[in-house]
Amino acid sequence: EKGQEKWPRGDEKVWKAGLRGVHRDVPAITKSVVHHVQTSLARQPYNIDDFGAYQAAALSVRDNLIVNWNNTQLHHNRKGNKRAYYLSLEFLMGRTFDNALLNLDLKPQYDDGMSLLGFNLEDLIDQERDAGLGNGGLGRLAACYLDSSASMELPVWGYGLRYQYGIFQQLIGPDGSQLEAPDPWLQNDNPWELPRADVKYEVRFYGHSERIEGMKALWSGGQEVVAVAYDVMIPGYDTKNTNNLRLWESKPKRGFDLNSFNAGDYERAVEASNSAAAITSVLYPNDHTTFGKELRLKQQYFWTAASLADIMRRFKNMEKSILEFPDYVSIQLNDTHPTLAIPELMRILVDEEEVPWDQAWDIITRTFFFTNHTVLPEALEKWSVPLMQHLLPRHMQIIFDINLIFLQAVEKKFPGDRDKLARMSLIEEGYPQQVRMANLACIGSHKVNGVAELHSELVRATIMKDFVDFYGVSKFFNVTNGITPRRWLDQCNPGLSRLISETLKLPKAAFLKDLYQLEGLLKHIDDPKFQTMWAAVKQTNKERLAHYVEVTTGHRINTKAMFDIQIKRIHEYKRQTLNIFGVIHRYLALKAMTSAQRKKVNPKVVFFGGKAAPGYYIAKLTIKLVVNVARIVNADPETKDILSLFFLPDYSVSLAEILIPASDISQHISTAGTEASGTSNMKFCLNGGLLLGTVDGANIEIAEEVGEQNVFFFGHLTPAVEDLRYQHMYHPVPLEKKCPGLARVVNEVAAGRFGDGNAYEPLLNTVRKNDYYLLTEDFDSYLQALKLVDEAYQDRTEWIKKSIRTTAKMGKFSSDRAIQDYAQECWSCSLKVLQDIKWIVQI
Ligand code: B1H
Repeated sequence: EKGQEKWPRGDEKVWKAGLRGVHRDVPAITKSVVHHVQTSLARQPYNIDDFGAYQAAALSVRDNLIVNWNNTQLHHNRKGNKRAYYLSLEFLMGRTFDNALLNLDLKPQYDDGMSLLGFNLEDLIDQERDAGLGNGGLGRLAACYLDSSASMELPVWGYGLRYQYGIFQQLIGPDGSQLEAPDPWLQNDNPWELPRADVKYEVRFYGHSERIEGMKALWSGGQEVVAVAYDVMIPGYDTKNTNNLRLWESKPKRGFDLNSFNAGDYERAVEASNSAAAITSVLYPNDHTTFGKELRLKQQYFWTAASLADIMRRFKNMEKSILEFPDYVSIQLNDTHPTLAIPELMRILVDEEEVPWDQAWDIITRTFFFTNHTVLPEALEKWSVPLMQHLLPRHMQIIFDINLIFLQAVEKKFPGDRDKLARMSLIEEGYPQQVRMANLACIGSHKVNGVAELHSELVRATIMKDFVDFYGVSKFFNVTNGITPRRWLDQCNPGLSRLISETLKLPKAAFLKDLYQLEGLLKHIDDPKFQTMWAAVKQTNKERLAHYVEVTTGHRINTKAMFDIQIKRIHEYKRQTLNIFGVIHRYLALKAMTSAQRKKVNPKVVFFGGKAAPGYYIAKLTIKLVVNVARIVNADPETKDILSLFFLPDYSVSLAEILIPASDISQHISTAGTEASGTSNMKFCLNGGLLLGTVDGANIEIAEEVGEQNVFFFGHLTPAVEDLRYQHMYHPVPLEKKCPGLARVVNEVAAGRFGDGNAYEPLLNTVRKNDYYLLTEDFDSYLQALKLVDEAYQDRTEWIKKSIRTTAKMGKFSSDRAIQDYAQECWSCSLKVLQDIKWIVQI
């Protein structure tokens, strides 16, 4: 292309001879692994253990990723393509090695190569620590979206933080309670990241802001820290396209502006300077609640400021007018956590680029897109005005200015509606005043979306209602979440992937890139041979899980039993309590039977997994109850062959990859209207597990796809919830009267059947008192649904057919579809369409 850099210096032929491509053959692979053992690791071939071999193999795979990564970036730079950026405080990546091998289509070669060197590839894969840079669904969604963007060759980058410590490791103490240990995941070098010492930006905190002229201001003083980039390469599947996830690390910057300091600020700056590194030290482990901690707000600003500086630098390299910014840049805000990017871009445009305020605001509202992930009131982010004023004085000013202009427009449209004005204001009145981040994210964005049909509807009808009235409904849309079939089918369930490929007579890539192809399985649903093979794959996966449990807990599991799984963060709205109360109910019923009666009952194994936020008392009590019920139930000779129960500690992406393919049934039983989408529901169904759930989140769309007769639904619907809560508040009925079945269970727990009853009082009171999550309303229909599940499982052929149909109808839930929705609805709405990017690498 014209006008390109005159690289290389020196002799082009010599350069070219040194360039390497991707190593695809076994001899080249073993050579590169040995090379890394010798040089990168500085170790001898005879003293390499599994971990060393994993590191060397990972470095050799990384070399391949780097080649593709470089070519991809060069390509997009040369073409001047528009880019989209996914800003997320969480990327729950899990392991990388296996996924990279799969996406690069190098697994067989590495398998052969490593075995020539005396190692078993699967053992090496097990050496890797999860990258646990997220809490749950929101973080894992971001990871799935990166995989899909790369696989569809879209120039999408992720921006996040490189936490020194990811989500804590969960241990279970002697009394059954959760204990937390730090997760030093970077302890042994991380081969999957590239430190970019040359990519760094200074980020300011505190100081003061002085108006200069008009809307312009000068922000100076305070504390400056440095953000350094680490790049994580994100390979697409079946393409050389390799995208980037850029994670920022904070470093202290020596010295600060003494002139503009008073003595008090000086003290603070010294302290703050020492603590600069603390900014990216740890992921906040609270799912759905923010506690107004200053360090969290610092994380948010540090990350958005570094990311925007980086985006701006890349844009400026294109030498376009600043007014064209939205034609080359789209920014997706993953929840309200990155909302400060809006006032930060305003600050850059107005204070540094000298763009007039109105034009700057126009750029903003064509650049940003906002995804909401929850309507739970306690999760709506608010920051105290005094804190923000102190930490980010210029941004607070900008927010007040945005608010003033915005409220004038509201007043003009709805004259005299003071309540509306108060509700829509970016500032909530009170002591102290609070900044409402969702309102800011909404007015600063071109579009706002929810993550499943019902959720998006609730967003429009509740938290964003006034904004729908103001902007019109077309600003608000839905993108139902999705999951990547590479990790959540092929990688975690290779047996099923192989069977599907053989049955459809298609290469794996055909359905892994177009998940709707799974519908082809329906043609074979009545074929007894296929049914048998389908069931055999499930059985193998159940045995793999049983093996894991035996190795980690010493318990042997009956793999012929029905496997019933609930894995997710522990939260009252997700109602793990409903599940454990159901288990207790079953146990009591079994105890009341004669042994002849018990023999007729289908055996069942119930699995729980999930972490509780360390400060979430009720969630931690729930874990304690599950663990202690398990101890009693599993030790009871009368029942242990027909009912057993496991709480698997330290739930993670890797553990999910073992659990999900092994489920017969999984539970997604949130109070209607509370779970925005859920994504593990999709993962279970993709792997042929059936779904037991409430009419909530993406469960609804799953049922629409597979047919309601193939899911087990129960419980009240969303519109009833508000009324029921009102009744509970103002016309409470005692538990014994409201729901005798549940009362019996609660009384047994209180009486100490599963250890000290008093310890559980606060948990039991959540149902005895106002029962906000409506367990008493749904318990009977839940038991009814469990009964239907038992009955359905008796007819094994019918069950297998349901299972096949469920998998076959999961096409919609590929994250490729979801990313395509975002690309169409958001990122390509200006002229440079992201999608016509098909590219070929030179090497
Ligand atoms: C979801 C969160 C979340 N919604 C605040 N909201 C957080 C909010 O650290 N924080 O402050 C962390 C996480 N996470 C989940 O998002 C929803 O509950 C799921 O239903 C949904 O599937 C998932 C992805 O959209």
